[in-house]
Amino acid sequence: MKLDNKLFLITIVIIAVVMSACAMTISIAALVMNSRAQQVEAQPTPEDTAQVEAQPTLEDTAQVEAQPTLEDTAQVESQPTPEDTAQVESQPTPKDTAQVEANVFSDPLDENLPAVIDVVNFSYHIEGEEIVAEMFLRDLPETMVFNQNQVPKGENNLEYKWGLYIDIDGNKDTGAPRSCSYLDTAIGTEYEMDAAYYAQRDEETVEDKLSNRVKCHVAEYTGPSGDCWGGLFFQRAKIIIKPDENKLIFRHEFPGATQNTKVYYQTAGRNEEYDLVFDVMD
Ligand SMILES: [Ca+2]
Ligand SMILES: [Ca+2]
Repeated sequence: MKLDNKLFLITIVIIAVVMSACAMTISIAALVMNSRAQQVEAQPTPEDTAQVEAQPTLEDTAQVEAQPTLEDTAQVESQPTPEDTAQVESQPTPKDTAQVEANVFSDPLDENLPAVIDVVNFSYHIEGEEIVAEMFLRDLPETMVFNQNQVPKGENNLEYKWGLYIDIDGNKDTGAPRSCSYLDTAIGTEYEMDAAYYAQRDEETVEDKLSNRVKCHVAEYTGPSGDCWGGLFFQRAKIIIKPDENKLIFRHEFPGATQNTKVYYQTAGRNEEYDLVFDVMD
């Protein structure tokens, strides 16, 4: 019995040791697996998530914000430019097509005229009751000669004139009934607008800017009384002088102006024989 009891005890101890060893192994394995699982779950989470979510986001954001911006900027700068140019060139064209095409006139060069009064192109359009007219001349230098010695002093001392005659109702039977200017340009017109200079009796010949010398006015034909233009009243007016473009711009509101209004031009100056010479719309 003692031997059996000892064997039995030894066997139980061995079994207990083995079982505890197994339990430890299992728990160690469980710990290892658990730690691995934590590693598997933890490591990818911060790193991969950050990479997947953050880096592409930054990259995409940069791409979305930067590249398209550049492209859009390029588009904004390039595409609208031709579009705007087309608009700038086309919009006024359709807008003014009926007016501008009907109201643009080219005038032949005339070497017998002083270049400053030789009209080469004329156009006008009407905005509300405002008439805007552009007169292009063969040459319009920064300075011109005034009080030319040969210009006769006296009543008829007109030296330069750039004028418009306005048939406000488009009816030649109303307005000035006869030539109220040097030529027939004024017949049927209700207004004139001009910039003119009359040679001064007491002044020497002088070279000066046109803007310093010219006087602008608008006159209305008010009736047949007096000597043709005797029934006029005058208003101050402004004419824009652009020597760099050889251009004069007339801009003024005329009561009653409509799309039926007709505008005619007439310029005057002195030729080499010092005779008064004109350029008029045909
Ligand atoms: Ca001409
Ligand atoms: Ca008229």
